[in-house]
Amino acid sequence: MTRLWFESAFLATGWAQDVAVTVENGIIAALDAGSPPAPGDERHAIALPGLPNLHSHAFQRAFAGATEVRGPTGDSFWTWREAMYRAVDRMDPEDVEAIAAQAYVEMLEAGFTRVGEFHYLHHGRDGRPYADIGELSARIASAAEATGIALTLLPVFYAHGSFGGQAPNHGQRRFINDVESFGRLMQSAARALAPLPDAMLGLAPHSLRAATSEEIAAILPLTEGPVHIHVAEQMKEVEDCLAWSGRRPVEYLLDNAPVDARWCLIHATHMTPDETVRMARSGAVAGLCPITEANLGDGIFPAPAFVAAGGAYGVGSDSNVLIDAAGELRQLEYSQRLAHRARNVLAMSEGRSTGATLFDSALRGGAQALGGSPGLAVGAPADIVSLAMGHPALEGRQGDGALDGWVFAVAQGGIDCVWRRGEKLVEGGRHRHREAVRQRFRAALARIVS
Ligand code: NGQ
Ligand code: ZN
Repeated sequence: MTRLWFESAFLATGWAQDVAVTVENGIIAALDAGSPPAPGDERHAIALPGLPNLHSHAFQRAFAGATEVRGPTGDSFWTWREAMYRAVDRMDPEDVEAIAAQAYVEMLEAGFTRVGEFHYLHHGRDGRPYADIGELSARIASAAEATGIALTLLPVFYAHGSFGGQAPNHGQRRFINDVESFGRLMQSAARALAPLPDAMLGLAPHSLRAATSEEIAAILPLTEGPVHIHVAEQMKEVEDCLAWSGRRPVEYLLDNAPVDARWCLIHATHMTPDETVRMARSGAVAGLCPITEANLGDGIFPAPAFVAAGGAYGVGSDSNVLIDAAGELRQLEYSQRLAHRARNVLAMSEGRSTGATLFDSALRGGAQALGGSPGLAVGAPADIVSLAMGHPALEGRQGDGALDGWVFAVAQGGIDCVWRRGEKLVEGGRHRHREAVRQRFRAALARIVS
């Protein structure tokens, strides 16, 4: 049993003062508000629940910041994707594990305690499955286990190069399965997750480009876990979908798949007002990845209309070009401010704090999308983040004001400690395995580049 004590804590029921947290076997066994610290309690100032990172492609951390040089033709999402495929070509299982561990350390240090790994890199460099078809899923699981982050693994079904079941291209050969081989992959992934506490298994048709609606229907029964899909991220995708089907991607998906609260639609950037309301009413979570969406030039999600229609959202670090939980929330709000030339857009109503609204929404939407627990409550894993109150932008801040300070006014060093299942993984902003993980990451990069 461990006891932690906080001057204040953002509990599932709201802010509470003088909170003692009793942890037994990783689970919050008791939450006592208004109780003075007992001798031996470890004391901290402000406790937040860890945020879920609902969308990651961990391997992409390897080339973060390395695709920012202008090429010969107009640079775009699609030229970035070519560069990404070239990087993928060079990775072996050991590299994938080392890169994922690096990304997960950075996520924990940023305040993310669960990751939804949208995992589509399955096969060897020649495109042939490994002896265990789930080899790379197991590597992701190992990286999560070594770093301590909670994992929702979303093995990705990817069969085609574009709409209408087109053949995949050479750069996609490591991603490809049919329904039968994907079934074996899911079984292997389930075995890999078995030793991980709090792990969840879902699945993810990559996009309407990569999976037909018949294939989506065929794979859905393979799990009861969450279902994620990329949709309507780029205008070219919208145009291609219209040319092929006469419908826009979100419209097509809502018409052809049983989209409900089990689903998470990643990006959903380009929607008409009608699609926006329909998606909100479906109960699916919008998986927004504001930093990556800005980096890739995707566009701006129609957040005010979606939220006004009752839509739920969470955030993900996606390409992992920058791993920053507060930064995702800030970018989400700032994109809206720039688009609407307004302030405090996602606070939605008078008197509400923008930082607290973003945080609470991402917490609940992320938990729904990843099958985790929404916040600090008895019976939930003790996944806790403490703010570094020595930071000048947090000076004297309390409650929602501390969240506004953390989201908008802290560039670095806003997080002090992070506990997963009551175990302190991050202290003074540093993960306890930071150096060892970095060494392995460095060696992997050297192999990939050479
Ligand atoms: C991915 N990533 O699967 O990694 C995608 C790009 C695609 C982002 N959209 C590839 N950020 O959508 O075809
Ligand atoms: Zn993605």
